[in-house]
Amino acid sequence: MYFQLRVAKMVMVLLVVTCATEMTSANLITLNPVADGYWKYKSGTTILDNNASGTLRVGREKITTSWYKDRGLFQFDLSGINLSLIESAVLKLTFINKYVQVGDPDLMLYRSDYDSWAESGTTLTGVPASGLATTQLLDRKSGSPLTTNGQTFTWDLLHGTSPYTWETTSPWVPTDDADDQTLSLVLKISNNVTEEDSMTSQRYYNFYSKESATTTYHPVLELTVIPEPTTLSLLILSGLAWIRRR
Ligand SMILES: [Ca+2]
Ligand SMILES: [Ca+2]
Repeated sequence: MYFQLRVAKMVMVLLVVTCATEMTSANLITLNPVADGYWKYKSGTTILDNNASGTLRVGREKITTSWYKDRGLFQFDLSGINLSLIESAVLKLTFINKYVQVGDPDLMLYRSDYDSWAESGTTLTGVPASGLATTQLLDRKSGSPLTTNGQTFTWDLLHGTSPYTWETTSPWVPTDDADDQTLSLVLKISNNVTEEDSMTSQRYYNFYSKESATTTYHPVLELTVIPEPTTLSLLILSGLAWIRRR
């Protein structure tokens, strides 16, 4: 009897180790945005919606005599994904080209509480003009490595250079992404609206949007998620507890 129990315990340990490996082996989930675009914001009063053909522009630009702030927007549908099990989250964009008169500004990725904007034909509607809280900054990267059309550029939502992450920008409360199952991201070149407004040299980057004819260039959110324990794993774990009691 003692020998049988020892063998049973060894088998259980082996199965538990196997299942633990299964449970910690993360699954890769690749999401394309359900909406994307960029908007131009001028002088605090005028917004020109823009969802131009296959292009997202981020930066500061001058059109005739007016200066605009260009901000990229992305929305991802998270339905069916258990956000508490996410191990990594990375936004990937494909670079087209840039126009930079002075330096290569940083490209800052923010999470937006506001999800009610929509892409409709060639316009974006409902996009708020206000700034974003510093605590919503997820990652900040220099744009200087961007030189070649087709180059991939990434931002890390969980382990970026910002002291804040997607996990800590807000606890998982009913109004956040775990509840609304929607993630809105904003890409811009400054975390200070006054600074943006004061820029009098052009500096902007162009990335491919989901309207690009080349699907491999579309924006992507890559998530790795730890699989939830299987029924078999739970049964084995409860079986091990039963043996331990004996
Ligand atoms: Ca679009
Ligand atoms: Ca949301």
